[in-house]
Amino acid sequence: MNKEFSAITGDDTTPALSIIPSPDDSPILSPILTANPHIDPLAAIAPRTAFPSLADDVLARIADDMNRQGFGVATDCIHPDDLSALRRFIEQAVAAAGGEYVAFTGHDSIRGTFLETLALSPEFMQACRTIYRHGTGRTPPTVPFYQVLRCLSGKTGERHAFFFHYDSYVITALVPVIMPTEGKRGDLMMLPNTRRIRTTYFRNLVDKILLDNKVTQVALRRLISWGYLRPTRVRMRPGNVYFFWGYRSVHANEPCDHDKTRATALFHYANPHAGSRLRGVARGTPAP
Ligand SMILES: O=C(O)CCC(=O)C(=O)O
Ligand SMILES: [Fe+2]
Repeated sequence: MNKEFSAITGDDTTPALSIIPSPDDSPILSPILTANPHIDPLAAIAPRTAFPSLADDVLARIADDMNRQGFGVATDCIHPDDLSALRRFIEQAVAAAGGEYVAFTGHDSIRGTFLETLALSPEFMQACRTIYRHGTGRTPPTVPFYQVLRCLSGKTGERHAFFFHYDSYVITALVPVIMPTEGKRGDLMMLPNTRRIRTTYFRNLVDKILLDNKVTQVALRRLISWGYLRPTRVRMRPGNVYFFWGYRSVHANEPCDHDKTRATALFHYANPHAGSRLRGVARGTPAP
């Protein structure tokens, strides 16, 4: 067990990519790497991970920001090459949809893309678990992400904007992939931390019914456009990852211009009502 790793992450599992140098198996280093004292030669030759291993104090700061201002940012965590590959996948999908809205739900739909790699990244999962622990004081559950890739484009993109909702999962990690930089950019808007984690699914359902209806949706839009409600507006930059308490925060995205594409990948973590019998009945899949 790598002691340094467990000290940083508070975890007791072995990191997926550990390099154990041994005298017989020492990697061959180029003269540039061995001569430059600023480059850790082992780190320089290690395969690139999908997400960096963030220190506990960095993750605690992100959780603090989520409590205080509604969102926390892990800056420059997604490599430009991974973003480029994903952009190509999205551009093809949007073109195949005639330039209109397209969404991919669940991990099967994005298999083989960087989004699958990120969802399976121990470093990324560890970041969400640590944020969860800092934010809730509870033990993070061992569950996979619920993934969605949303690509807003064309006229139909508009229908998927300004829909205020609570997510079903405690943490929402949002990876912006394509964000317009001018005109209507499709910023994320949120009223942060407007509810607690409900103890019952029924109470959660009541919140959702009160929010997911035409009267409330129109009222929220009007109150915002008249300036009575001032939501936190998050202008997102590809490369960064944005974390917020999706379950606890009313949020929606603004529309973007019809001739642009706006693509975001969402990683939802930890459904507090996963074992609820009522939830199972409501969804037609009774809990075991
Ligand atoms: O795409 C976005 O900015 C947010 C989407 C969202 O909140 C969701 O899919 O739950
Ligand atoms: Fe959401």
